[in-house]
Formats: sequence, C-alpha cells, structure tokens
Amino acid sequence: MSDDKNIEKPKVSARRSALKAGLKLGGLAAAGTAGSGAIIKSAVAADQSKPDPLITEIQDWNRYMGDGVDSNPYGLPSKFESEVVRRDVAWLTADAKSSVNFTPLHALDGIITPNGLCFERHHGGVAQIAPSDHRLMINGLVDHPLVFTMEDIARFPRENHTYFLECAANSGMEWRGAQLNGCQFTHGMVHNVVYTGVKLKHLLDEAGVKARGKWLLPEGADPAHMTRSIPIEKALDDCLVAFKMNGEALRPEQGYPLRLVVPGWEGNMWVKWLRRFEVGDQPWHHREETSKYTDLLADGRARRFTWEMDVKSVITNPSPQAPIMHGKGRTVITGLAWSGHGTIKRVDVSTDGGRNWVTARLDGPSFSKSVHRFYYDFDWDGRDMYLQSRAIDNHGNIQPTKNALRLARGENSIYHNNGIQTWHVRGDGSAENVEIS
Ligand SMILES: Nc1nc2c(c(=O)[nH]1)N[C@H]1C(S)=C(S)[C@@H](COP(=O)(O)O)O[C@H]1N2
Ligand SMILES: [Mo]
Repeated sequence: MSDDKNIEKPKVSARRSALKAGLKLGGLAAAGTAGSGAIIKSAVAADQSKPDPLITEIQDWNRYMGDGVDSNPYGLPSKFESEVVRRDVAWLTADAKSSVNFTPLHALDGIITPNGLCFERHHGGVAQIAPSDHRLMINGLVDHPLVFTMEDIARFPRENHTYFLECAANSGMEWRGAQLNGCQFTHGMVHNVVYTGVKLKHLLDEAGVKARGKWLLPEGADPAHMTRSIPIEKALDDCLVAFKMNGEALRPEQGYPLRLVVPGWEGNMWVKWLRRFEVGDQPWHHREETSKYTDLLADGRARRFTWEMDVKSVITNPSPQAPIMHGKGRTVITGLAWSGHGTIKRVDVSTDGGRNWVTARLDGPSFSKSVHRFYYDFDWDGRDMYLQSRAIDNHGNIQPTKNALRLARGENSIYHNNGIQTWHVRGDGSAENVEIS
C-alpha cells in the first residue's frame, strides 16, 4: 500500500472551484494508489481556479443534431483519429507491390490490432478473390487429393484463437544501431488478431497424409505464388486455416478469403490467399525472396529453420511518435510483450537504461502466442529517462540486450531481432530511439 503522506492531494482550492464548475473529483487520489507501490500524484493538469468554457458553455456538438443511423453503414473511426494509420518507409523497398507498412503501435491499447491497422507485407500486391471462385487443394503424398470450396471448409469444426503475427524482419533495420524513430517503424511488423478458422489437421486428415509425408508446402493465389516449407508436426499441431479476423471476414490485405495461421512462427509462413497444400517427404527449395528468411552469421554461415519468434517486448508509450505531453508527475508507461513459445510471465521496465528494473503490471487476457499488454504506473520526476522493457515467457526465456544478440550472431543479421529497445525520454517529454552500451 502507498504511504498516505506521500500522496499529493488535489489542492483544496482546486477542488472547490472544480465543484463550482460542476465537476466531481470523487476519489481521484485514492484511485491512483494501486500502481506498483509508487507515489502517485494528481493526474489533473488544468488550472482548476479558472472557469473552463468547455465545461461552462454549451458547445455545438451538444446543441445541434448529429448524423442519423446509416450515415456510415460500415463504421469508420472518428475523424479526429485520422493520424492513426499504417505507414510505410518509402526508402525501404523499391515499389509498393512488394513492400511493407507498419502497425501504429503507439496509438493502440489493449491487445487486439484493429483490422484496418494490421501491417501489410506482400510480395505481389493484394489479390482480389471472390470467395465463390476460391479453391483450396491438397495434393502430394496423400491418399485422396482433395479440392475444397470455402463452403466445404466452413463445415469443419470452427475454433477461435488470438495470435500475434510477426514478420521475421521486424526490427531488422536496428541490428547495426538505432535507426528508425518510432515504435511503429522499429516494431510495427506485428499484429494480434482473433482468428476464426478450422484446424489444418482436420483438412489433412480428410485427405489422409501418407506415412512418408513429412513436409507441407502451402501456396498463395497471389502473383507472388508465395510458398514455404512447414514440418508436418507443426501443421498437425496448432495451424489454422482462417477465414475471419476479429469477427469479420479477413481483409483483402490479410489474405481474403483464406489464410494460413502458424501460431508463434515467423509471419512469412502464414501464407495469404491460401490455395494449395502439397505434402512432401522433404523441405522444398524455395525461390529467392522466401529463402532470404535465413539468418546470416558473422562467419558467413546461415541459421536456417529459425521459425519460432523469440520472446520480445517494446514500450509503445512514450515513444518518439508519442511523447509525454503532461510534464512530470503521474505517468503511465505501456507496451506490448509476446513470445512464439507461449505466454508472457513477466515484463520488467527500466527508466535508467537497464541498471534498475521494476516489474510492470500485466493487464488483459494472457493467451499463448498472443501479445500481452503491460503498464507501469509511476510518478515521473521530470528527469531524462532511458526507457527499456524486458519480457520473460512461461518457459523462462528472457529477452536479450541488442549487444548480447550481436555477440551471438554478429552484425550481418536482419531477421529475428528480439533485442531490448531503448527510448531516451527528455525532460520535455520528447522521445528518441537510442542505444546505450
Ligand atoms: N500469398 C502470400 N502470403 C504471404 C506473403 C505474400 O507476399 N504472399 N507475405 C508473407 C510475409 S513475409 C508476412 S510477414 C506475412 C504478413 O502478413 P500480413 O500482411 O497480414 O501482415 O504474410 C506472409 N504471407
Ligand atoms: Mo515477412
């Protein structure tokens, strides 16, 4: 429990004038005592002694009738949220069809990524496929080669699971040093969605995988003909063939009408516009743009088959695109943590570049292979901070520092950078991507 003497109560004069203006400050100080044992000051910044026209005068939106129902048959976010969009980094890729954009992590909360904000990564643009024209074929080492329509697939038992998808190249630009100024760009190749679909196992059982069938080749119906080799154990374990995301049909960008879900494994394997599975007895030799997904080591050897996404976290607020606007005092730090191995057990936060750590508060559902939301509620003294977060998963895997990763894998890598991120927060609340050694 917090020591009551340390809680700065709202000034009596402030309380009185606020009451005059019709605002009740009921229990504000008490509400703040829950956070991590820290001293919490009043969160009310406005000068309470002056009348505020926004509270004392009737505003237009409080006076005139608004739009009726049906003005937006498929609803859109408030016009005041127009800055909250996916963004790309123009110089990263040569054109927009084989490209990537990034989830605005700094503008979101909770654990679900809204469908319209899920980052996109495609190698041949977005295929537009009518569900009635879509087919999924299973061939190769099976007893009965089969072709499914979308209706056929929906007749298998459906399941709902919340999973993150992270591109193996997420944070890849940061291997050699702090590079991009915003968590949207350093960490935004991740999204977290509730999928509705059927277990791939049901479809494979229907086709009957032969004993020699050890590998699976999913293929996309986009011009990239995206393919990847997946070991049959994973396919039969928790892979889904999904047609809904967050309750509605997949978005075209995310593979409408059908995509493969490969929980915990790198995004490249989650084939979109999924049209075929071939069952084989060994991994396939892949075309250049997919075989790139190996990690080049300092000695020139490559780490292959690094499919699982390791434990990782990032502070989303504050961050370069989301500075602290309210000055010192009561502050909420928040971020995301995830592990391709399971759930997140703990997240630690440091304000001094990793010298001291405090345990953050996890809040929201804790699903395996899903992102977790953490908060650190504390009282900022207004001094410079070097903010870091460090996640630990339920298998005891601990997120490494960037330097530890470099020691292990050298500087040539791009993929699978799960190193600890540092934001330098200055006294004015602005934040910058930095590295400290
Ligand atoms: N058919 C197809 N599937 C694909 C790709 C693609 O270009 N074509 N890109 C892959 C890569 S590299 C990633 S990281 C994820 C991105 O999924 P998203 O666009 O839903 O974020 O899809 C994967 N599946
Ligand atoms: Mo990717």
